Amino acid sequence: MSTSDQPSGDLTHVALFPSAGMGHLVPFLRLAAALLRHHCKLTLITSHPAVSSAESQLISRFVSAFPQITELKFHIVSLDPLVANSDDPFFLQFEAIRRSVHLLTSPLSALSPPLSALVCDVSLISSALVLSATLKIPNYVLFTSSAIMFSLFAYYPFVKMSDPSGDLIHIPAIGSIPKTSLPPPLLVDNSIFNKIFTQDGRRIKELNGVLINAMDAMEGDTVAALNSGKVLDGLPPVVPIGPLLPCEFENPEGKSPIKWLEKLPPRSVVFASFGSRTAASREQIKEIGIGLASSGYKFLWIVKDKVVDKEDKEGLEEVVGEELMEKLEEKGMVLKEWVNQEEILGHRAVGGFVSHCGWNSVMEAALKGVPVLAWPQNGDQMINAGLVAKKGVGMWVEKWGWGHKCVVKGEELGGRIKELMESDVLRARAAELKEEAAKAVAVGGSCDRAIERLIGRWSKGI
Ligand code: UDP
Ligand code: G50
Repeated sequence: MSTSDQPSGDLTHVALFPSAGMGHLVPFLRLAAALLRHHCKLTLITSHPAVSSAESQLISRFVSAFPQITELKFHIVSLDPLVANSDDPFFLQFEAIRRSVHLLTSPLSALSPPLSALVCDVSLISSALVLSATLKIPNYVLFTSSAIMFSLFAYYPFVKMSDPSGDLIHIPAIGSIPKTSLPPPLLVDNSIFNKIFTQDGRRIKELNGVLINAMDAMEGDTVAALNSGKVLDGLPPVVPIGPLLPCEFENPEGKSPIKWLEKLPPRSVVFASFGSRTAASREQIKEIGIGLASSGYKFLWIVKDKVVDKEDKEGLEEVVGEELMEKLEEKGMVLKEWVNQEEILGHRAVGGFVSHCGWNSVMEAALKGVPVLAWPQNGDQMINAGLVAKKGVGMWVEKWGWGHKCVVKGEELGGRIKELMESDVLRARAAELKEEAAKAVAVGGSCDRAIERLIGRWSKGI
């Protein structure tokens, strides 16, 4: 049988190659689960050592849940932070993995049945293209942020930042992005992120396709523009596969706040959490506590004191302060650990989400119909926050600026939480989006169809 005659399904063997950080790993594993539901054969490339314990633990839960997958463990060559010009452990890992990719040629060539396609992280494009060319297989990217962020990634190499004509970046057929919303590490000359983003952005056209955790109800127009050739000529197909569904294996061990939520009335709790890699300053932590306590609502707050979980060792009392902790315990629940965010967002007691707007969090809020108070902290989060506000599923207080640079006062935060929780307009719009998301993920819906089409392409070697 020639490759083009292969039916989709069992014979299609795909390698998934995530990079560092839960925000990148989580969508890869959700994609993996979707591909397994469609009977794909999978090899998951895992980089060792991982940056965070959350990543190692999630991979081990995933591999136990799906023993049919092959885990290809890959030991990366470590990198000197001085050489790499960064102190962000996740960016250092991006670069270390990129520099180690050649070590994968031999183990990937030895796989049986041979690979039909490689799906790599967006931060690995240049290195992965060498790999896929050697293996003579198509190279796809799973873009782990929004479609609007992807349009920026694709168009950025053609932007003249020194252009004095204004404060906006105009992306043809998409619209404008304020320069103040660009990811801060992109504006640091010679930073790892700047180098990867600009180098790899130029090579998007060499990819066979780009998968995005996007859905029509939120970004249908942006995806259509990207596929029309009007943003840039010659882009590969952009395939919206979202919302990616959270899975059972993601459930962490440990204290679950669900029992506490069970006792509370519908939409009476605000959930505040800022993703896997945002540490707040002690000053901001104190103000968040004051804000939550003064909001008039019950709250579930996840505190993070260090960027990398392995270093986050101090107890809640030390980080939040004993006195404030006592006050908070009367009104809400405060945790300093990994929680099952999708389960929390899906609980009927939760009526609002104070979020940094990491893209996975935005999509999870959309899936569960929870309105968002957007408080971008870093990276692509302002661009995502802009979309949340534009779509009417949340509010973004632009004057707060970047969370990692400015401190927001508790009183101000408390007032905005009240506004969020009391907005019928936001709640109604979030409920509409939830319905659209449910249609997309239903059996035979747009997600299923997109995955089937992809497997069909891969089985033909395209
Ligand atoms: N997450 C979780 N529990 C936590 C913190 C985060 O389940 O305690 C999940 C969250 O649901 C999301 C991912 O981790 O799927 C974080 O990705 P996101 O893009 O939202 O933000 P990042 O962590 O990359 O800043
Ligand atoms: C992580 C981060 C900042 C940031 C992003 C992160 C993104 C996502 C898109 O993922 O913007 C992205 C595009 C190109 C690339 C890596 C990631 O090389 O801390 O902005």
